[in-house]
Amino acid sequence: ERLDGRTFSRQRLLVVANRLPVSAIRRGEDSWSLEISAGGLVSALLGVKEFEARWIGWAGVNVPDEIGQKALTKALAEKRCIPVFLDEDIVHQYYNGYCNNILWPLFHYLGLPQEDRLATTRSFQSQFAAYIKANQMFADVVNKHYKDGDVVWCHDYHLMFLPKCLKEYNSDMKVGWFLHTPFPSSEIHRTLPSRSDLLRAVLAADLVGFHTYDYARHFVSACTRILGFEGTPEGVEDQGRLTRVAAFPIGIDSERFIRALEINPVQVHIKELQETFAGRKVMLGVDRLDMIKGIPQKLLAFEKFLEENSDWRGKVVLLQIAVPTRTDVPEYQRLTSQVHEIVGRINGRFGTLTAVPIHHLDRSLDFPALCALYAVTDVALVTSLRDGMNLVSYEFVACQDLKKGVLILSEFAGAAQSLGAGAILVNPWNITEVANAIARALNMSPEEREKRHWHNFTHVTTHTAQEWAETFVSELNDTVVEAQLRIKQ
Ligand code: ADQ
Repeated sequence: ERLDGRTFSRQRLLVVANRLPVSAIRRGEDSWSLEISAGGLVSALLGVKEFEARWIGWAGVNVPDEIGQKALTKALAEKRCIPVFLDEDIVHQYYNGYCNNILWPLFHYLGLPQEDRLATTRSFQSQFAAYIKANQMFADVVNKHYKDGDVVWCHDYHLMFLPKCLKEYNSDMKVGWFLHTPFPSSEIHRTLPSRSDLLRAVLAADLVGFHTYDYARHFVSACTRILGFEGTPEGVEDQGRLTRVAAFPIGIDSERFIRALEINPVQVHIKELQETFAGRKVMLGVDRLDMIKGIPQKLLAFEKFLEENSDWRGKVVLLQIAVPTRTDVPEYQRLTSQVHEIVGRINGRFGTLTAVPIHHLDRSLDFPALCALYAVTDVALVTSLRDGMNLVSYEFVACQDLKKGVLILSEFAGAAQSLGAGAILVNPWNITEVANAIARALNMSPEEREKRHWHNFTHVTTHTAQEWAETFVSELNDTVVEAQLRIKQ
């Protein structure tokens, strides 16, 4: 309520993403327990007070029966979440197939899967059909809950068709689309059989956002070269209609990490870790176990560092935390074995009966444990082969105000654009370069560490997730107003 007594209603924001920010576990025929997963997007939007956010997405579980669906819908409503129900076949073809097997590797420069290209064009086509169908199912749910004046914010490569589907329902809907991965060079995007359809569908949005200026530029080039549309400083234009394209680098809720360091469970963890690794420098990697994160390359660089710096053996430990994802996909299973094999070899070569140089964990950590790890680390190693942004690098910096550790960061992570001045930037494919960077980081003077840390800490604490969300949504509102003015003229 405002001071003058009139009610002030906040603008409603419908956030549409493939996954809802909750894990749902079925307890009985009509009962569910829900747990909110505090990812970056959730904390970003919790901090935005001007909007009343609602989430639309898949709950990550197959619920074939109506009783279960009704009960889950009701339970989710309390968390301001609205489910899209996808059956097993759609999930297999749309999510595992088109999203994770085709778009994800392609957008990270890993190319299209060979077997799809050669033998199973049919499977490619049916996966694409399922992708469009799934996007239409999301659109149906959005349309059902949409009210005049709402803003619809679509997220990521799973939902590239959504802007088009939504505008077909209602051309007045304010629609924004944001990509969390890189958008690759137009030469890579060109190899995709459905390249034009995807671009056109995204261009139906009013505002299209990327983490970096480079990704935005690649997208505009793809639209000019593949579709023959015009690229302008504002975005992409076709027959007088402009789709605004811009960079909106994401951030984290830095306060949440800084505050966490003060709480008791984190302090206890910190003490334990300091005791365990007393006398040794701690290096840290935290990644989802995914090809794009460059984990084998990182391990090989660490091995080379140990080979060449015998005086450091026994005095440094690498803690690599890798959360398994997409465990049913053979390529990911191969990656897991490869990582285990390399870790085993290095520990065999450089370990002693009482200590090993690498501690590798195949699982997720809870928030207090993660914060404590960030806080005790001397050198963080982020060696993604490609990464939209990489929030681990931001989280590490936020937790380092006491220690002022060094960040070694891949130049192929979006974060290199924002944390490049404070980090040591490396080409993760160049094992020798990364090994040398490790030596440089471990030997760095406290003055240089302090200077570099200050640079990054200032960035991380001033470019937050809240600011990112506010900027995107207000830009979307402005873009629509400007477009209406242009039409009136
Ligand atoms: P991700 O590829 O998941 O995100 P990232 O940005 O690093 O990569 O975020 C990972 C998140 O998961 C971090 O918040 C991290 O704390 C958490 N995490 C990772 N390993 C963990 C572990 N073992 N235990 C607990 N938590 C763990 C995608 C894109 C990125 C982009 C983000 C946001 O691939 O490039 O930065 O979206 O847009």
